[in-house]
Amino acid sequence: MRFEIVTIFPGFFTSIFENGILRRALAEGLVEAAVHDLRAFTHDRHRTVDDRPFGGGEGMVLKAQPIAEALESLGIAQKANTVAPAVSQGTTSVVPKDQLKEDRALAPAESPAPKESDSSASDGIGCLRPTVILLSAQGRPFTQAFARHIASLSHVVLICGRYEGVDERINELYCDMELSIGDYVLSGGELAAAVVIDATMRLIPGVLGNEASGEFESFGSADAEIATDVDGVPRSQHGAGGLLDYPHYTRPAEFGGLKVPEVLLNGDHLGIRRWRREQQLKKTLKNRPDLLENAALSKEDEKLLEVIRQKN
Ligand code: 6GU
Repeated sequence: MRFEIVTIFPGFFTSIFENGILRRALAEGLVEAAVHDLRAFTHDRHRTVDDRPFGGGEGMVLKAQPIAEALESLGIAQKANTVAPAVSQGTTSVVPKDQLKEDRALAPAESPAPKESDSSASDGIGCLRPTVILLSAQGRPFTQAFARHIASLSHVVLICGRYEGVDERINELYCDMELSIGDYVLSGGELAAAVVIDATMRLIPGVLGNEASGEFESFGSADAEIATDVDGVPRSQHGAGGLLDYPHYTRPAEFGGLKVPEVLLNGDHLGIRRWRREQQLKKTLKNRPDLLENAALSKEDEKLLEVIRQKN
């Protein structure tokens, strides 16, 4: 899969591409990523990417034109179903129409080749259009399920918002969705893009090791359906989907006066399995009780939960 990142801080992504799992995934060609500096698509001496908001108010808004040009340079035309900007309702057109107008039939020669399995829309000339995502606090919530969806796409464009926002016409003309990584305000979409890339690319087969991404599909499944490793011990679930993950321990067996729970030391796989499930329920009840409403719980889980509740 390939990510295109449109940002005013291209340097931000250097560290995430040069470290850890993503570095290896890029080196092995499992993931491709390209960063596009928005300022390269400005034409004034000051390389202006932002301007004051119409209607007044705090802060600055990212201008439509540099983003539109950055996208067009990637061969991304306006969405096929985009309606012509409304200018006839007694309001004054605030942007010269030619600034945003696009000829959909003219994709540049260097436009990315269509990929076979992309679910994104066709651009109307037989090429598959990448999925264009605007990162903004106004977006729909990014979840593990959504990471799985993105991991199934072959070509994704992430537009990092900045300042107080992005001219809404970019959203209307080019974006397939707005995505937010949580209920808090960041000063820009770069951190959010890094989060989306990290969570997504680790689901791509081969990136973490040998496992197929399908194994991750068991998040939120009933206990019996949870993928197990060779010993029948449930795989770590990393807090995704149904329940939070269970606690982990490694050597030494005693640290800070605390011993590793006995059950983990004796090789009783059924015992370990039960203990981990109980811990998952415990931690979820404590830190994310909201998740229990939608988690797939077995009768045994319900019983365990009842016992945990009574103990507290
Ligand atoms: Cl994607 N952008 C910004 N600016 N703030 C956010 C966010 C994104 N997600 C949560 N907060």
